[in-house]
Amino acid sequence: MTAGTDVHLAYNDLVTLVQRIFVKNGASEHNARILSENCASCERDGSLSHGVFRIPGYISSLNSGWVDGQAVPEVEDCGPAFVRINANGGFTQPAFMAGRPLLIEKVKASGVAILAIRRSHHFSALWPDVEPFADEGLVAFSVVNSMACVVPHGGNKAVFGTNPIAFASPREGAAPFVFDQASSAIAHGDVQIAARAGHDLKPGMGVDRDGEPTTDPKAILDGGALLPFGGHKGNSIALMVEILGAALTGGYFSGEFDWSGHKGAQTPFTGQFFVVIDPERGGNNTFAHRVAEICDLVLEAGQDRLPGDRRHATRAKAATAGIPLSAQNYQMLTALAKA
Ligand code: NDP
Ligand code: PYC
Repeated sequence: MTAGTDVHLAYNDLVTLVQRIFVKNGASEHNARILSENCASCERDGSLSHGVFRIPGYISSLNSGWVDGQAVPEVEDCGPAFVRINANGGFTQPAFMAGRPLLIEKVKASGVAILAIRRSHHFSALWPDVEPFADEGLVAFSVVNSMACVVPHGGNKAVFGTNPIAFASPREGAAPFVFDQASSAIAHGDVQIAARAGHDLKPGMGVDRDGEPTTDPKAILDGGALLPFGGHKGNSIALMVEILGAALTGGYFSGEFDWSGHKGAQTPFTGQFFVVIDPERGGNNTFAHRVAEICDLVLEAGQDRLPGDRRHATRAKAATAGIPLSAQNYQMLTALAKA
């Protein structure tokens, strides 16, 4: 390979490469497989702030002893429509996969069910968690809180995480309708990417260490903080995520866990909440059709695209051309897989 040349990998090859890295850094084969599928899916769909970019952070968290790559989650059946999971200090995705079959069983039986995961590390995008439910005809909503780096509206101390929310719904004749967005004005990962690339941010996204507005991503990362999106409205969503992701699940708030004894720790140790609904419980058999109708109305009214469209277009390209990786990222992965 010539230096600087992009590489294109098949999805399965990227999964295998990333799985090897997780295993080399202490994850069980099973957990590594789930995490590598998640990472490769993000890279394939162009969710670049949560794909291969995150591998050094995963590794440094594993090696610091902050997260347990071998963790075995405990799934508890808490009633006709409630599943709880203790991730036991491991990554969220293996815990989620352990509880998913029971959750689906309850949704089928009750029409709706909740999944509450605690003592878990989520370091990725949320759409991979919710989109597969919509592919199966279900509606899903999920939130996860992260690490305190967002100042409440009008406040002066970071309390919230970047706290994303994601929603997925079946849509007749098309890919599911899915949105997945941070409740901060920008995800922390995108601030890091902007800092590396030397790009300024748009105004209104963050403050520096003195609480003064700044567009410099380095000033935000160096003792500054982010702001919620949309002023007091995004603020309430960030607060809701703390309530559902932590208070309800039994996980830590974004500002509550102490990782200071684990040099290199990067993964937030919090909780994740899901509610999953069978939309056909009413027996109308028109739900997915109605979703397609409202999406079409929005597009006809002039919105240039729906959330998820960019990801699905990127995924389609990767299906024929492979997943593009910069030479630098490919070399990083191969070196880590050999190390
Ligand atoms: P973006 O602002 O890039 O996108 C948010 C949503 O809006 C996406 O569904 C996106 O769809 C859609 N969208 C973007 N532009 C348009 C447009 N012009 N028209 C219609 N829809 C649009 O995401 P964020 O920066 O807020 O978050 C990035 C990622 O970071 C998310 O995946 C999130 O889960 C993750 N994250 C994870 C955290 C964690 O603790 N694990 C914490 C915070 C964020 P599309 O994808 O198709 O562009
Ligand atoms: O991009 O804000 C973010 C983030 C936090 C934790 C994982 N991703």
